[in-house]
Amino acid sequence: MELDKKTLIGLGVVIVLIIAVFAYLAYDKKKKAKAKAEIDAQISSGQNTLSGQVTAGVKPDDSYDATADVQRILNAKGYINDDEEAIYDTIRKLGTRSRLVKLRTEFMRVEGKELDAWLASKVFNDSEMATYNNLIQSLK
Ligand SMILES: [Ca+2]
Repeated sequence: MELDKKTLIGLGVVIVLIIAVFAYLAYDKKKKAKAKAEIDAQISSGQNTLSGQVTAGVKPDDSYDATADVQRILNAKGYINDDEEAIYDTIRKLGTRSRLVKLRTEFMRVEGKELDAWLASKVFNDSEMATYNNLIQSLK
């Protein structure tokens, strides 16, 4: 059985699309790996160059594993409604600025973006961002 021209073109288009998706995923992975390498280099050199309020010069609390909290924050972003309360609660429970540094660092490792910028652009409106900023100000 011979394939007609239309079928061949259709198959060609599908193959090109699949290749494009894989190329994008590879590119995205590489970008995240680069961000991770940069942040690792900053941490190992003892610098804390993450932007964001209240943690300038604060060293990360390495006794705190931020993995679960980073996932909780990422999961709080919904397609229709975000769970802002889950994020406020996560920040409240941190208690200290050195844990916030660790959280921001871990967020950067996982997502390749700074936590505060991600929250401001993806999850929080201005008044929610103000609530977040008040919460981080109150960390010891
Ligand atoms: Ca929101």
